[in-house]
Amino acid sequence: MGGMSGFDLVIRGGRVATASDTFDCDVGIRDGRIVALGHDLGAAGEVIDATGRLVLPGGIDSHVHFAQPSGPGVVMADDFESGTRSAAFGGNTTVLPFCLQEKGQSLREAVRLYHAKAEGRCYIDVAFHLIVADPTPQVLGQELPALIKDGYSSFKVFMTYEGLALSDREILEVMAVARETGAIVMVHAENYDAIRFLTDRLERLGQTTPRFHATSRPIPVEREATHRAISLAELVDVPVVIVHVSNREAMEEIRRAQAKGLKVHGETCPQYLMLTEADLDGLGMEGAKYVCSPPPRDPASQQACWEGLQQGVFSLFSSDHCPFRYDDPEGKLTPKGRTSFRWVPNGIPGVATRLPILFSEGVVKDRIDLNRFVALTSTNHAKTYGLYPRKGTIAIGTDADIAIWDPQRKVTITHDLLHDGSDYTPYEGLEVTGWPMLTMVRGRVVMRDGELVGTADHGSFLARSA
Ligand code: DUC
Ligand code: ZN
Ligand code: ZN
Repeated sequence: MGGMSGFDLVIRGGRVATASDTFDCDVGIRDGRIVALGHDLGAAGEVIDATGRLVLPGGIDSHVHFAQPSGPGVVMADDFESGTRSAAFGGNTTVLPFCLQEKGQSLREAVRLYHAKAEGRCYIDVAFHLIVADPTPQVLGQELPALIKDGYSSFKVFMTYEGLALSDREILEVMAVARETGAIVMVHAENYDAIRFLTDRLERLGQTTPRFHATSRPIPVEREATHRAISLAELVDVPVVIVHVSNREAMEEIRRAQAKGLKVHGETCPQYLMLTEADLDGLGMEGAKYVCSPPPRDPASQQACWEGLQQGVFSLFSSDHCPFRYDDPEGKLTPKGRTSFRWVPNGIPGVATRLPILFSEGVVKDRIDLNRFVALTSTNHAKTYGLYPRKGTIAIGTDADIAIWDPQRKVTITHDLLHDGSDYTPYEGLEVTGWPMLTMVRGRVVMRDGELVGTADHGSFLARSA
């Protein structure tokens, strides 16, 4: 195409922003990589006019769930094809879904299975975190160390959920392996016994509508587990990410640990900025559409999450996209034919709405600047999980993973814009300013002007360094 001196593609006339700088320049791309930043770059196979647009590193969403078994009779609404497609519509170029080990299963076998699910079905690039649900001596001594060497350098442990919750001893064992091998541990921090106690009591009182989901896992449940997770990590001196933080008290635990010099990262998500427990209160089961864990809280908690993003306590803003259909026997409306909140699958869709929500509510409303937006949605994810500098910035030599935004475009969010496998969005009717118009992965356009133009064989698996 471009020949020795030319480019395959030039993005012309846009305003480029990274986590640290904003500047007007053209971007020259060859063989899927950025090879020039400058003006009057010369001959190109194709020119994309980005006048009046922002040229940003593609979003990296380091917390999504695709095609994950979620209990008998429940089916996740997105597989790798629909999940990565929706991600591309939302301005993302890399996602990090989870590979879930089931009890009794080897971790190796789980990894093989998820690769089979993803193979040839990804529009954008993918790397996996490992969920360790069964830390047997074989898993701890053999499989984890080998998998870390193969590029799976992060794993998630759960402090709650039947079939997933690990004891403190087991969490320490997993953390010790991470410490030895240079991996990072993500923790779902909620106190399992407290949730079971509160849930049983609510059911005895007949308090089973979706709004009691929030009552069953109140702030102390999350704060205590956050404190405990940080303490366990401190004992073995391992870096941890406290994922999906929903409130001030948990945020302050993280802030305190960071001030002490501990390697603790914080993540929050759009639902903790935009939703409250009042959303769980709809007619009939309508509130099930907003059931996720930790639950959305109150306006003061939303404010705390903003402060966490502004002050750097939270370095990661992820979707926790965990989609179930609403009006579907395999979804949220009548889980297992029952209606208690106990059976509603936990999780909401959000991979396509994460970036427009933070752009509009954060950048346009002047809560954060554009560079922090890029850091929170792309650069920090790449740095935390071993993908930087190949991913997460716009610089010479990096993959040409780029999202071109119209910063002024006003959009009313409706489910049909998102192209996921769910049948609703928690943000139906939300008005945002700023929208991703084009998504490019390694120099190839995947989404343009609301049309899918990529193919599901383009996304590739990313092995990561520890
Ligand atoms: N935790 C997650 O990380 N995602 C969805 C549900 C949950 O509890
Ligand atoms: Zn979780
Ligand atoms: Zn999650």
